[in-house]
Amino acid sequence: MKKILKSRFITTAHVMFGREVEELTEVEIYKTIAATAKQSISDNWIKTNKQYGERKEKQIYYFSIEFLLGRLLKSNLINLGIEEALKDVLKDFKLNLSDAYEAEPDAGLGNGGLGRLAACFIDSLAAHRLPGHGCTIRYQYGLFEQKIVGGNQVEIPDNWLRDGFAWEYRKPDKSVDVKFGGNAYMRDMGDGKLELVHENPMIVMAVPYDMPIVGYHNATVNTLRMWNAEVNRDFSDYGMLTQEQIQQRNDYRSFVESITRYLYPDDSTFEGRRMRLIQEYFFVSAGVQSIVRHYKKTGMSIYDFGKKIGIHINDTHPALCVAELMRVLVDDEGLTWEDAWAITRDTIAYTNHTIMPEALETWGVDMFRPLLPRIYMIIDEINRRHVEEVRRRYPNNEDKVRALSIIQDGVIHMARLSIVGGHSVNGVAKIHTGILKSTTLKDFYDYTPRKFNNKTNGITHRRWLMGANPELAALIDDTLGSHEWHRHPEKMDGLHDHVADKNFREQLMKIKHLRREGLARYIEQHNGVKLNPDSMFDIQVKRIHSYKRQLMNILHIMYRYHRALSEPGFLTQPVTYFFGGKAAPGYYIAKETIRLINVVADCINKDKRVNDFMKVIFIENFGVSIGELVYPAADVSEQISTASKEASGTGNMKFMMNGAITLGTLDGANVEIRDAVGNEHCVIFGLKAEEVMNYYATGAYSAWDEYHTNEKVRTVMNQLVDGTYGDFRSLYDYLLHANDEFFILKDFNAYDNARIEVMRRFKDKDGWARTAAMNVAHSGGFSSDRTIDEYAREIWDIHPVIIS
Ligand code: HBZ
Repeated sequence: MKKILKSRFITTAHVMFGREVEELTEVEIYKTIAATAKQSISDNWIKTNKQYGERKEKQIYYFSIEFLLGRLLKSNLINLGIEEALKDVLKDFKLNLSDAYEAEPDAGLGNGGLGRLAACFIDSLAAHRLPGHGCTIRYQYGLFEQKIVGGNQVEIPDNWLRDGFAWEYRKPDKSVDVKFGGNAYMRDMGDGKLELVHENPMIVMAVPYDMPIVGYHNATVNTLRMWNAEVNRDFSDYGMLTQEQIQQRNDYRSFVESITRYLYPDDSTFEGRRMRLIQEYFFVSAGVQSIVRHYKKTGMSIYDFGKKIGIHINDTHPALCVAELMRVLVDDEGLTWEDAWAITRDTIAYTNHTIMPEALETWGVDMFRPLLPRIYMIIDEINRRHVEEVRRRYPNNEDKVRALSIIQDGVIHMARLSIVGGHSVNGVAKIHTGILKSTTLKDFYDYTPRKFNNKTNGITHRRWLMGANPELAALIDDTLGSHEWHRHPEKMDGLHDHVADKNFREQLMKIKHLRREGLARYIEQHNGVKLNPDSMFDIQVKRIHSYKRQLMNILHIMYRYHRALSEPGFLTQPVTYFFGGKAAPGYYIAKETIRLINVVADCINKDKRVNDFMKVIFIENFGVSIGELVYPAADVSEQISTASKEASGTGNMKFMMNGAITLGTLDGANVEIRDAVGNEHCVIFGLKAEEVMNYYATGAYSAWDEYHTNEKVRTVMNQLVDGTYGDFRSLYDYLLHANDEFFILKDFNAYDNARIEVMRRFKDKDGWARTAAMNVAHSGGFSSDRTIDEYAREIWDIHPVIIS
């Protein structure tokens, strides 16, 4: 193996860069390794595509407007099983594989949980030899890079393609046309038949870039297809044009080139931006057309399409798949509406990721219709027939009609379109699915209860444990005496019997220490703050959002600091508090929260009186790669969202898998983490989802009263405006005058108690080691391998295909 890789490596350097290995720059070394790895991928990729076609197995396509992949070299080498051999090759040249890893830019084509989930899913699909692919947009700029300047977030464009992207293959021959605008109507052909006419549309060429998705130690290589918007084929001919025509062409070019330029950096509020709708239709139309085209090449009947193809829509951003598939089947393939509708519903399934009303997608007909005239006609017809059926089911009940209509008061509801146009709707954690059924989507649940199901999220343990924490993975290998858990993470349950083993616990604690030292080194380099690796690492990393309550966390740190200054001996347990995460650029409260964290951190970190016991760190530019450093180093995982608001969370799983204890509310997957580890091995606090929803329903909560009756709360609230940390009236007003919509003040004392409890437990070194061990041992169920198996069985009906 080593010999082959070494000779490939040398030749690749010659071919790609015309250089000896010794002369390569860092980026060139990375690219040479990637190209060497690709030689181990391509055969299997070709085979996989060929055999999927030949065997006519059902395949699924996971449509997601985001895939937050992070770096790929390491995970590809792990999956190929050549990491060790390549390390050896590089050693011969006095090169270091981990330096090469660092030279790779993150593929940051996503905001947070939703995009990362898609990335974990395609890893698990390939690992389990399942025929499943991804479909997305090839953004020229990913999520912005975050810099902290004077305590404030500054956004730097993420030009991730600058040096080229090693893993993509441009496939111009597979391009498809996507139509926008123009005039669409049905023309009577004279024989009573109607035909669609779509006049003067603007045509955008969608060019696919394919990426191989490598299965873990198997021959499966699936595909992630990323669509790029380009000007139409016969466009560049400028001869014989008038000034006006040239101007038109220039306008057209700049329009087209802007379609796939930026990822929208907002993950929590819906803004009806026209360009976003264009992006959505662009990748949906390109994806659906190319799937149908490919399907027809296999020679199977179009009437079997729904039996052989599944399209999964990750949240509602790709919901236009419903209408686009109808369009292709009816207009292009000539099927009847009824046949097309049956196929479409068989094909499509939808995952909901939020109950937050401000995040639900709706498009005004006024904007939608001129942009996508034919698609509008189709949605209108889907709705007309749907409403007819609703009226039959609920005669004389116009309230029901309103609640269930896809188009209502000039607005198109994308979640409703997704539910009506598919055969499955799932939430992403038990509690979340329960809330969908009982409140958010109750009318739809009552209408079609059998469509609803739960699929609790998961994360790929190959990246988040084996890749990020190789020492822990090695300990698990040794302890279980087997590698089986790499592909069957449920086997990690076997660790349960070793929690009682002192040696196992000691090893685990050594690894935790090692990882804390690693993170401390990184922070010293980046923040210039020296940390104590024996202190308790208490970490909250995720997008900054009011409902995630980073503000409650920092207010509580302010409270402890305040107490420490007035009560000598108050602090007894050294703790390092970490925050990390990006705020949407226009999200004022989130940005003020970042500023507060940084101001408080500065103040505390400089204060010799408390420094042996507390430090506060804001980790700049948190993302997939920094996460790989952070999760393994954590002792305490902060999962403190207002109950009912976090659909699932997936960071909670990454922490758990690496032996951190969950300090959290009964929200999202925290509930299932608690069920898995038991109450003794997590710390739960705060309002329950039902209580929160009751407060909303009755309006019985008053932040003002809480402020006046709760001294702890009053103390820190006043510090926001009395100059202790400068002026944070923004946050003060937000909490007090906007009535603290996420119950930060209400949960404050419970949070205080929970944090005291977690420190108490940390002091009991052996008890803590047991807790850490229990968390690792019971994390197998939170692997996306388990999640994907459930999707495969219960939604998609797809089966492993052994590539030979
Ligand atoms: O999806 C997250 C949920 O908040 C989280 O609880 C869950 O674990 C995760 C995976 O299911 N949702 C998102 O990350 N949402 C987005 O990133 C988003 C992006 C663009 C939007 C809306 C939401 O327009």
